[in-house]
Amino acid sequence: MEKTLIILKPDCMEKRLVGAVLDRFQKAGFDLIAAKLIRFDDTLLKEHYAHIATRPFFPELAAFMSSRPVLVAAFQGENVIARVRELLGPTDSKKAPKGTIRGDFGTDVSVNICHASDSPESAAAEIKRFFAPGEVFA
Ligand code: IDP
Ligand code: MG
Repeated sequence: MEKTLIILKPDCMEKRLVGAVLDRFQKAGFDLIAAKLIRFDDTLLKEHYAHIATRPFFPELAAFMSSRPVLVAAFQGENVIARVRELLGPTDSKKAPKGTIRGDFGTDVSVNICHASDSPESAAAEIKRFFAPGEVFA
């Protein structure tokens, strides 16, 4: 069964929207198989955001993502990687339609409530990055 990794970002934590966002994934029929709070440090940031580490906005993103503890979780289900990204909406919250998580709760292109894996390869690498095998109840 397909798995994906999500991160409830600092804006989601600060706005106390953890339950609201997890509820959308659960109502879509996906099973929670791992969850914990972590705080990003420099090593984890550079690894998780390697694909954008040279972009000019990276320092701002790094400061935002490490500003408070975040909830990392894994969900499992049919087509969960694509479906969770559909539920999130596009990266830029201002362009995200109402009814999507980012459209309803996000602020802008950076402060956008939730991360989700974008492919089976990244999902596998991201779940391994944040969870020991014994912490994933698949
Ligand atoms: P995604 O989260 O929709 O997959 P990515 O391109 O993987 O988008 O970018 C990762 C994160 O980096 C975004 O969720 C957002 O927080 C931040 N980000 C992406 N593009 C920009 C930008 O142009 N300015 C500021 N932050 C950005
Ligand atoms: Mg991405």
